[in-house]
Amino acid sequence: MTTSSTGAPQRKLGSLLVTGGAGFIGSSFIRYLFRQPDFGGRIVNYDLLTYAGNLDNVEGAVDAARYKFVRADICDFDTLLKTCEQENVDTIVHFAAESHVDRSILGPSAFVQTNVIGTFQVLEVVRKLPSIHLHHVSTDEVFGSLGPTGAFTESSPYQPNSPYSASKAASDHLVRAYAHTYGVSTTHSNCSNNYGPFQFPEKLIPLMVLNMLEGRPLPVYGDGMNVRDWLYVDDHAEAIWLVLRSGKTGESYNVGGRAELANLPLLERLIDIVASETGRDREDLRRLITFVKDRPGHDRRYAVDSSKIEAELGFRQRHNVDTGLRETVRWYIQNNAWIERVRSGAYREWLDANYAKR
Ligand code: NAD
Ligand code: TDX
Repeated sequence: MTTSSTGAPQRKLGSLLVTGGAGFIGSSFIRYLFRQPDFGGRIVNYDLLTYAGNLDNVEGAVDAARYKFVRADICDFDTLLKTCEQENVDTIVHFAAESHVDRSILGPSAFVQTNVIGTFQVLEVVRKLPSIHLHHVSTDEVFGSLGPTGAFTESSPYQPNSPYSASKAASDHLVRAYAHTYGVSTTHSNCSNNYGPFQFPEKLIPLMVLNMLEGRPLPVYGDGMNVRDWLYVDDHAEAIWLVLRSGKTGESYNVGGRAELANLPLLERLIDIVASETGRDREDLRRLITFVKDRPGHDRRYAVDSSKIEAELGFRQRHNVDTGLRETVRWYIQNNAWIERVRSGAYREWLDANYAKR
């Protein structure tokens, strides 16, 4: 750690290895960093390029002289270790994961492999190279489901309900244990639902926008009143940057959007935006809403108390949900080539097969 002009201690961030940097949030983080005038370091993007990884997400946004891509698995200890040694990595920012709850319900094995074993291998590398600082990116879902009031804090009990959230909870526990037992240098963050450009269209917001544009049904699980706390993805990138630079070693930080919305009212907002951006008829779009069988074990409500990162590191969301959703819808309208590339018919068949109309 060195000291900044404001007196806050800051980490040396010369050579970063970003796992999952071709995914939705990891790529936002890489684009964000290359926009920061005070970031002069190098980035190694270490990503297996699963169905969710796409190098188009960072195309044109990196400084080629300070960037390298390595296609490899976080579960592959030898390659990860060698890459860290060769690139003199001083910091790992760990995004790589299987991230979609519905997929975890149908096939939990990949989630245990990548999220638990993969994080274990990342930690083993850091144990072997203890000068590396690890920032672990996690989710609010590890805390389970809330009633109508309250919000998750850093000390909320872990109560994961899906194979996805259980695998992320296991990875959080391993990070904590390695810090406690081996003295590995870590920070970690638990963030609420992200939205924005480049999100794979299996997640609620891009799925709904694309289905509207194509006149397809808008599948609402259960009664549509499950609540999520929405954060624009670039704000998450900024929060991670703040924690990386000045977060206390060994600490966790919750990051939320202060934007709780139930799914149906969110869908109504998206319908309004798509109607105004495309000239489509609002009522025609509303008729596409289709209530389908609920997600098994569907968490009712998430809300995140971000007061720690706000008070300690000065975090503030820069995007409110109105402008953020409009920017996101516009991006999906304007980026058809990206959509075609990331999409395969397989997901739609899977959705139809597993979420029958009620
Ligand atoms: P994503 O599914 O869009 O991207 C995951 C990336 O990881 C992809 O590029 C994929 O190719 C890569 N990857 C998967 N398995 C890998 C492996 N074995 N080795 C190397 N790379 C691998 O996910 P995302 O939405 O960008 O989420 C990133 C992280 O943030 C995850 O850890 C997730 O749990 C967490 N998170 C996500 C959200 C959200 O709303 N999406 C919210 C909070 C936290
Ligand atoms: O077709 C759908 N219909 C529907 O009603 C889909 C895909 C989702 N939903 C509902 C389920 C949730 O209540 O919308 C809400 C959001 O669903 P997802 O986009 O799948 O997100 P969620 O399950 O909340 O998890 C997300 O936030 C936390 C990310 O996928 C995780 O990676 C992150 O950790």
